[in-house]
Amino acid sequence: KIPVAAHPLAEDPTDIASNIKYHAQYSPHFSPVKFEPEQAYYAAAESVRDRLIQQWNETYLHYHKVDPKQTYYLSMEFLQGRALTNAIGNLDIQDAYSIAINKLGHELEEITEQEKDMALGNGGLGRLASCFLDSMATLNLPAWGYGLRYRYGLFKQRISKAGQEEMAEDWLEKFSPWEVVRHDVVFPVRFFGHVEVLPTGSRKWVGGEVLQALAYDIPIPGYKTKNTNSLRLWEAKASAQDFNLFQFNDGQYQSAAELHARAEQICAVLYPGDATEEGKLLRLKQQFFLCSASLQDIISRFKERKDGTGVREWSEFPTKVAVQLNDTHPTLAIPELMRLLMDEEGLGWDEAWDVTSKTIAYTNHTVLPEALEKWSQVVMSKLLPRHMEIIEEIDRRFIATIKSTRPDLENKISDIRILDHNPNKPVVRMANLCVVSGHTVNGVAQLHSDILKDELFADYVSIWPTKFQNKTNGITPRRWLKFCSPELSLTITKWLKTDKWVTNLDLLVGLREFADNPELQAEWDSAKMANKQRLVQYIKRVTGESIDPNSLFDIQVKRIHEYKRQLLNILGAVYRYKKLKEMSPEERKTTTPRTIMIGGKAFATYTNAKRIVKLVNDVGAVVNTDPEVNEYLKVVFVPNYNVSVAEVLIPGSELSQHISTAGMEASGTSNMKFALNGCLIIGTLDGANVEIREEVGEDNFFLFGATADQVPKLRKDREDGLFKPDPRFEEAKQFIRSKAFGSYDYEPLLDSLEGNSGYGRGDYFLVGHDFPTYIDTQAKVDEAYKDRKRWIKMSILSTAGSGKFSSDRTISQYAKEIWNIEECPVP
Ligand code: 26R
Repeated sequence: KIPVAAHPLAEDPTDIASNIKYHAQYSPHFSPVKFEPEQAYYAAAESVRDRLIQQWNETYLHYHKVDPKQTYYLSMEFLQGRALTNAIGNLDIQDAYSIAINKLGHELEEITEQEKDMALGNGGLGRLASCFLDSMATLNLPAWGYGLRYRYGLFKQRISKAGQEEMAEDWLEKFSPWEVVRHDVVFPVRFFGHVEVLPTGSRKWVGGEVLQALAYDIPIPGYKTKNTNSLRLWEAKASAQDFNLFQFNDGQYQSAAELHARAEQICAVLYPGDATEEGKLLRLKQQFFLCSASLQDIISRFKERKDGTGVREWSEFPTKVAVQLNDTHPTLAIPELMRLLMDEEGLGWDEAWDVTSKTIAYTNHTVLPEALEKWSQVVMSKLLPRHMEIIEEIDRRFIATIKSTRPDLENKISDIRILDHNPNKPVVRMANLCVVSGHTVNGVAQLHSDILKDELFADYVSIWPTKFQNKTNGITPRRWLKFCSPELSLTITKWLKTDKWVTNLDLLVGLREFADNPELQAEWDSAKMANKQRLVQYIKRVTGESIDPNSLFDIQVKRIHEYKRQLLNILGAVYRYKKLKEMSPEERKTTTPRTIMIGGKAFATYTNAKRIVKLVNDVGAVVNTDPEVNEYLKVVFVPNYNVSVAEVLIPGSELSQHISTAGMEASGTSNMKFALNGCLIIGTLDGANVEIREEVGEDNFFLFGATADQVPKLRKDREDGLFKPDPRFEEAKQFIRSKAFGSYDYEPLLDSLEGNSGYGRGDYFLVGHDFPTYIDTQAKVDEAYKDRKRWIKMSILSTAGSGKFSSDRTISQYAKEIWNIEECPVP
């Protein structure tokens, strides 16, 4: 007899347990004999999904009826992490679920650990997109994400004797309970082919190969609201008619399914290596696939939501649709929207251009020249012939306008135009296309936006002075405080006498008046200690290393990149180790014990980044087994840093390092997560550090290093041979050269810090220049930590000053100042 499941919206733990049990038995993913944590996870996730689907459908119907202006966030990356804790927390059913799971013989915390991270992103940009989705739903904004459903997300990092090894991360190995395939949402996407001129004179893209984009939807719940938005991810398919049954029956299996194989490649991996021409082409295909499928979907929704009264005016489109480009990766949305409007819908150029430029806005996330996308015109003409024509026409018209209206810019045209006709390699400059075509361009922290206006896009500012904005990044306080640090959250709620800070993070300033209160300090201390203990257990489990919970927990976690200067951190650690070795045992006892944790992934082909990973591991291997210094210093490389690892590391941190060469980190977002969790920052005046320091107060921020405006001169001085290295810097490098940390060849790494100029030489990132002030500032950290009361006060003030960095604030600003959308709460 089939048991009747309790209603999915049950509030009572007994009913919830029965609903979970129902899924364990009737969702046929596992044989029914076992109910171990893994099965319990899937069953619990499915029961939570039932609830989400109810509100999700209501949300969709509500938006459909009200027909508000809606935002579409186009991004090649979404770093969602785990969904279960977040969904239960946002639905505010934590207690009932915890009891229900206990009734079934499990612990909620244990079963949530079973979930694999959804890691469809590289780092900051992808995680930002996911924080934004959380805030959009929480603020009841009609706003969806569009992305790609990669089969393998960001690689899994293993550390071996050789250093970093990469392995495919199979997040879909056992299916994801959070995605719903929409078999009725399918759009054709063409590649290659040619442009045909019709008798009417209009142009049409035909031929080539056509793949199908199939929609998978992921529900995005808001915090304590019914609104549940969508993240729509596209998967590439070939259709049955492209399967050559004749060839297959003839034994030609490969060629029979050729298009199927090519379809599978498109969504196979996040960020396919682009060292080869093949790799570049695949990446461009991915980008176009996202843009084309998303825009066809957006247009069909625009047409559907027409109040049942007939055809809409196309001029209405920008009043119903806002498209945000997450960096230049989805730039092809611009020519694709133009093409769809002109070639499919019959609009003229001017009309289509008006609609397109009023719809699209662009966010820049980096000023690093090597990360500014440029696509070969040759490749583009082959893969997307009609789009290349459209881009040429946008370029031609832009130049014509400049020539007629701004003769003073005549000599700048080759810099600011879209096409770069470099005879060796003619390219399309995607950022230029975005700036020329979009109605708004924004940077992601004040300093970064200033650099965009003053340097990268300075010439455009004189053409369109109001096009450029700043939107300082933010993070969701739900995942990054309430859910990952429950003890600290309870303390905050108790002292603020409200939990409204979860959706109004500015209320945290209310903690300032209690920063000296010994009772709050004691509670703060014990909440932080609980988080440190959890971190101790985690480190033990993944590295085998025992770390002392009473030592200062000093963390740097982010992608490994020379500009982020993990090398500065590790050289500092090497210097600290050397000094400890030189001390007497008595003297050592007066030092502040530290555990330095470093984590992050190096791009698979980025050799110097991989050498840095190796060096950190080698230094750890020596330091951590040296009985003389062991009590005072440990250096731990945390493997496979990702969102769920961050949720353990950040709450347990006391000091975190954000030490990029000034002017190079657009914003940073982990700096915000650390500060919010009462972790003090040692950092340069770069990215959002500048604003964090303003908010938490300069006494609560360990500042060092050159400023962005000094950097060019310092590099020049160096080239002129004017740089005099500090002896301590020389000492640290020499210690590594002495083979104190093994015989691996670190010469290329150390070499990059030396000489005056040259490729990979000349210390482009100014590690040597900033080293002495870095060491001095670390000494101040050691002193501050010795004064427990002072440190805790600083920690409280850090949290108290973090209100600005809620992604709710960021998204409200995008909604008002860029998208012009309003909330649309589901009744
Ligand atoms: C095209 C390719 C070379 C490529 C370049 C750069 C692919 C991906 C990236 C990622 C970049 C754009 C990125 O993640 N930038 C980060 O964005 C964060 C969110 O705005 C910032 O906080 C962070 O400073 C910035 O590095």
